[in-house]
Amino acid sequence: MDWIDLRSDTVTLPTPEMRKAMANAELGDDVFGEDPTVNRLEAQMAERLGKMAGLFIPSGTMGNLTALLTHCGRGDEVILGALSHSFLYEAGGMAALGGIHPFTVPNQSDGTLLLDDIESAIRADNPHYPISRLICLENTHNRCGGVPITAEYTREVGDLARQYSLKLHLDGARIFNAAIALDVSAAELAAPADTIMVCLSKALCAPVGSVLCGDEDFIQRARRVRKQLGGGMRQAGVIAAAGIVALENMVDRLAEDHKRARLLAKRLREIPGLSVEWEEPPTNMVYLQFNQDSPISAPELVKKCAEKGIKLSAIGSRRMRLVVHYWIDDQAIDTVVKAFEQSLKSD
Ligand code: TLP
Repeated sequence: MDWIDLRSDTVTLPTPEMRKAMANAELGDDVFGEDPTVNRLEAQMAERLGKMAGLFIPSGTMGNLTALLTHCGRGDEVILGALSHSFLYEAGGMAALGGIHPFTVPNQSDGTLLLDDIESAIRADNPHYPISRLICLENTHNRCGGVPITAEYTREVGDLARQYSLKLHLDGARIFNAAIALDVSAAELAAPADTIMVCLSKALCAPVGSVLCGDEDFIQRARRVRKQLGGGMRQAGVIAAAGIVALENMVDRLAEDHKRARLLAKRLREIPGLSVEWEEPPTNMVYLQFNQDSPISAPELVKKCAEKGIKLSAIGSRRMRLVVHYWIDDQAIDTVVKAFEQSLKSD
């Protein structure tokens, strides 16, 4: 590769094997339910996540939105983390398109929500209040360092949800990263949730696509919502074929990304002016802080590295997220560390 891009694992290009599978995919009209490749991907993903059915959706954002619109009616409330992707980065779709009211509770540094906070957010039956309908968790938690959320914790939240007759949705955009990091199956992590959305287009390298999984009745209703959102695709097997390769061949290798993220963090920690946020990055994300004594700011480093062919993105002036993925090898890590060392020299 002649580029190094650590802005996200969404930048991953499809692998040669994916391109081949796409070219040879058996196709049909998926709005009629007749695309065999889409049907295969949906069934395989549902089975892998221990759910009854799956629905192929163009993006993670649309996957979460479809789930929320299927679970909640207008004026219903969803309880979710103040740092969750659905709250921060999905353009307020739940409110704009579904009239869904978000009740945010603080994320702890490990991505979890305190059970007490969730319980206090659940509304009593009183006409002054919206109706609490849904709890959302995110695994791995993007803004909290890419941390995996354990099955035990998810079970506790699931029990709480059931106690109050609420549903639990999991934004599992990177659920396979969590499963690999925790050495459990993705199905175990998903078991306490009624529904889960997982992305194929992030570290798994597929060009497009997410799958929403749940029980048959939910998926049937979600199919109508996806249509309302304009997400009913026709010969979508062209892209689902890459998703099947992603699911079958790209999951186990995520361990390599996690190992390289730890290596990157270890080497960056040695550079004066920088602090790495986690002792050991738990999955494929490295979050950095630029200390007060750092000779340059995060956006300045982005500019300097761009001149060397390295793409980075800053979060404000003193924070940065680096995401390791399939197209980042040991050589790339070395090049990035050297570029950082040069750019952060204080003379
Ligand atoms: N996250 C992207 C950006 O939107 C921030 C990234 O670079 O990490 N859930 C989670 C936890 C995500 O991290 C993302 C994408 C999504 C949902 C949305 O997926 P897409 O981009 O397919 O709509």
